[in-house]
Amino acid sequence: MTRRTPVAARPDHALIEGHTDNTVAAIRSGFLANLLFTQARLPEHATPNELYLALAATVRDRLVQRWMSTVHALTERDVRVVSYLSAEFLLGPQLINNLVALGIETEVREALAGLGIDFAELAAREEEPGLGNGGLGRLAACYLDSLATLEIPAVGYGIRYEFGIFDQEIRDGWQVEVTDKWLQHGNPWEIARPGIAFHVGLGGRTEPFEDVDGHWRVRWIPDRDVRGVAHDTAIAGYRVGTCGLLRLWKAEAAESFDFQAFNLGDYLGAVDQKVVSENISKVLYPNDALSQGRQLRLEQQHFFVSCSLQDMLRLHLLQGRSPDTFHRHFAVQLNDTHPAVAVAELMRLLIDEHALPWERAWEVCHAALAYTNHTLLPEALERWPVPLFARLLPRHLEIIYEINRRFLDEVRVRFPADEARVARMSLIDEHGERFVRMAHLATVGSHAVNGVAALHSELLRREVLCDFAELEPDKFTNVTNGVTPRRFLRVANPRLAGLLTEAVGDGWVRDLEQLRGIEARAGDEGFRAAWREVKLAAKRDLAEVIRSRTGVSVDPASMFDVQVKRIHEYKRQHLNALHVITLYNRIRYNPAVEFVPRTVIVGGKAAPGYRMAKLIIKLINSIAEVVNADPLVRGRLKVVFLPDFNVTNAQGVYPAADLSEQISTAGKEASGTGNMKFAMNGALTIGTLDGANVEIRDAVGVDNFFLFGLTVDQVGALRSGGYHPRAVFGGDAELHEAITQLAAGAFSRGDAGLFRPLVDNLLDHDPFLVLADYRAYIDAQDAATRAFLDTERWTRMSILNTARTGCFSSDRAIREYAERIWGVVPVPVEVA
Ligand code: 26Q
Repeated sequence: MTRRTPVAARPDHALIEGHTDNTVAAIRSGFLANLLFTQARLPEHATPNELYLALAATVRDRLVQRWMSTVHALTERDVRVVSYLSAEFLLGPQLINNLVALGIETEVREALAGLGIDFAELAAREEEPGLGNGGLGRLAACYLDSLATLEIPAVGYGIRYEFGIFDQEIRDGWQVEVTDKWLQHGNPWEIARPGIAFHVGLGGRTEPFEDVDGHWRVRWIPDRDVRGVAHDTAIAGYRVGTCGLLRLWKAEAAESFDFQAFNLGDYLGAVDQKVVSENISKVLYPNDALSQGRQLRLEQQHFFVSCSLQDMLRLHLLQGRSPDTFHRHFAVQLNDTHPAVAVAELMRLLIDEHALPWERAWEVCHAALAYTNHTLLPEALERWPVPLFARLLPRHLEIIYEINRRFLDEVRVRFPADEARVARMSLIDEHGERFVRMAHLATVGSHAVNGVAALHSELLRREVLCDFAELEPDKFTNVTNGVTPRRFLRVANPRLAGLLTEAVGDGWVRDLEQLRGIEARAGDEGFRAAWREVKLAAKRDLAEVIRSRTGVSVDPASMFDVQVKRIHEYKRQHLNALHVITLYNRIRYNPAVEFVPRTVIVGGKAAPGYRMAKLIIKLINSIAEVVNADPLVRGRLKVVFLPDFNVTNAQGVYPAADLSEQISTAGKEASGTGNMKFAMNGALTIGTLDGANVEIRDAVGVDNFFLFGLTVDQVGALRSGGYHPRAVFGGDAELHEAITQLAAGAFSRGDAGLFRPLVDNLLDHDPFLVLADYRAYIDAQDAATRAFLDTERWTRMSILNTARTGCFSSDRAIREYAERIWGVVPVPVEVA
């Protein structure tokens, strides 16, 4: 990527002489000043939360300075800015990450120690912003980190949910959801901007009219009006002057409506209206693989998309530019279809509000937008019932119809007399009840469409969007996901980071390919011993977390076999459970067997309405209860369900894993990103040829990966040939026994009914081919066990995993987006 020369920072950005210096003294006085002037506290009277808020404010001061310099650099030049539209940003804790980015961790610890304050205690006060479900939201956060670090001008746009993803508690083995009140003690990282707010219409009707120039135009007369207020969070790049921006919209009632009702004497009605408006940004929908046609969800999508596009247009016009050059200054990325209504909203803004002709508006829209698909699961593809759409967004529906009319005319020209194809490609699904197909809208409205791993992109082209790929093959591309090594190595695993830096210098933090340099050290006995020390220390830390959170004590010398991710049948946590039962049975039948000690750790949240996923959580906990208490096992096998898997907890898990479970049914996991985080931290993968596992295996070497299971093509063949899970069940003694035990209540205190739905589903349908892959999985697990016995060999494999996963840095992914999709270049920023 070409890099421009830095714009000199305006000296007046050092607003207060020395205020944001990074010396211990400046940090200490900034901290005391913030404590005094923002918390009105003297150190001796402050609560830990007040101390935390003052510390965060001190760090934020330094971010703001960089942010002002970044804004200055951008206004000085004519640059294209990335707008990353995402309904989710799963940031995780900010404090430590920002200290590492700024390079002031030591100074901050020292400044606090000088005041008798323990840094770790303050850091533990932080509530993580859980504004996402899982992979997709976390990916957005990793991309913001890389954009800032690569000095690419970017804004993340989303929703400031008052309640993020629920906290998970486990009671009697069942998941219980607890509201995530992440804002209750204040959010020191955000800056509310009441001055940056936009009106968003909902409902009502449209009306044609002739404008002053005699053109026929359309007017939308909404019957609801909500205001979106910007809340900004600075995203620090790692050791650079650039600071990115995350702008989240909070919904508020538009005043005019309050007053209208008030004037009519309906004071309570006015308050009602306020409550209804504020509901829009109230809560994150906790489903991650099921699209339900809920009105509020569509309102959320339209709300944040409209605010974001209006904000971009405002900035664009502020620079004295014309609306028809919008696309030259903004590259707008749609993170899945959740913001796909942007296609219609940008058209509406350009045509209705800025009077562009349709054709010009379409060119602008198409050149500005690009779409990333994250799923092939049919039940996760977003569709909105046409009547709902018509009621909520009547003008947008008209625009979608017009886009569709013009698009299908083109299809008919390219493929004459092929009405079946036209029906397949239509933006409107007309088989029975009518739906707007959001993936089709996003595809037609964008200049680029990408999948998130090589296999997934291929399947997109081959299956889900095959007609579109046939029409416009060049529109389709792949950008394999990546994860940020700052958070998932440097911050999460400081010991390993230290060892890596000792070995190859610290350049790897911004250039992960440099980890290749440790490949040569895999043959070095001393290095391997140091490597094992680091892993063991992380396992001790996690063992302590497990003990304090679940009461289970685990042996840090045992193999830590970990599966952490959202709970879903396609991810097959129940396959993992069947393996555990199998191991347990082997011990029971032969208690004297030489058994390689294992700790099986599972974590993840289930969507609150997803009964089978919740039953799988209960299953893991039930197996844990039996296995952990059985004296015959003698502690050689332990099972742990780690509650409340979130970013904070994840940072303790990846460094401690020996074995990474990536066992989805081939063709179902778009990419996976946890798989990358584990491998980077030196865990070996047991996995199927699904998502990015394929590329991880290629990168680390086939000998350093435990492969099993049917391929996508074999899955297809098995299904079309007629799959009979009961036959598999009958033909495998260990499988037969495990499932029979489950059905008989062996893990549910004799209650044969408890796991019945799961057992019946596996035996009668098994939609995710758990039984079909069982034997291959067990064999791969046995191979992993043998490999683990050979400590030196395992360590070598572990080192090679870390050494060879440089390409899974989100920096690589962002460079690909920048060059191939966005056409953006870095703009270096000098700090004032
Ligand atoms: C849609 C409509 C209504 C309500 C909720 C939703 C919804 C919300 C979140 C649908 C899907 C999601 C999240 C999907 C997700 O996280 N997908 C994952 O994306 C990762 C990043 O690309 C991939 O690595 C994973 O493979 C993919 O499952």
